Amino acid sequence: MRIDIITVLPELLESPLSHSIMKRARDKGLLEVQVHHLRKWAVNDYGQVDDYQYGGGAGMVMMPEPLANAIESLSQHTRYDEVIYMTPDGETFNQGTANQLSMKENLLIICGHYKGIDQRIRDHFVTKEISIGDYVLSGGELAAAVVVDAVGRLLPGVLNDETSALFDSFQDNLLAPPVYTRPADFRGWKVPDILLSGDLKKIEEWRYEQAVQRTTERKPDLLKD
Ligand code: 6GU
Repeated sequence: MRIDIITVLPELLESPLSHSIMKRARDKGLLEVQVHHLRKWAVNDYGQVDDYQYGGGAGMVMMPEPLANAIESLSQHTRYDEVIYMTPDGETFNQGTANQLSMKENLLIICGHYKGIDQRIRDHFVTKEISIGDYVLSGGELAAAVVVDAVGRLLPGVLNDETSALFDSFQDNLLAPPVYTRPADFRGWKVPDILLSGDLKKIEEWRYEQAVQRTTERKPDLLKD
């Protein structure tokens, strides 16, 4: 999969996408992420990409021209399955969206800043608008990193048996059960006996019960679907 990201703050995206599982995905050639600085398509030598909003009011708006030029220029080399705009008024991101996006070939992600981007870009270029939750971030970059991570780890070959996505929380609409490692007794706090029993069938049943109980207590909405 290839993901291109347009941003005015490329530095914010570098670290989150260069370590751990994202690093492995990229090193293995399973995920190609290219971050593009919007200033490259600025309207003048000052690097201007934003301007005051029509109608007045505080806060700058990202201009249509640099964004349109960036999108069209990148689209000459790549046919995008989705042009995604990261915005708090988009549809809320969840595991289902991550699963769907992981089946695409090429994604273009636009990170907004300031008051957002000119509406005409949303009307004429953007095919999907994503929010990562009901709170406001200073820009779309951290949200884009969240989306790329959630999608990238689902690509075939990125995870191995040990990190398999099959047993993730949410993947079967259940939260993951509690997990324990050594020692079996830490400060008198004991690991549940069943996990030490070696009875794989019983352990599987216990984990499933725990997952259902956790989901019922913490995210009952998941059980409705
Ligand atoms: Cl995608 N962008 C911004 N700026 N804030 C957010 C968000 C996105 N999702 C939640 N809050």
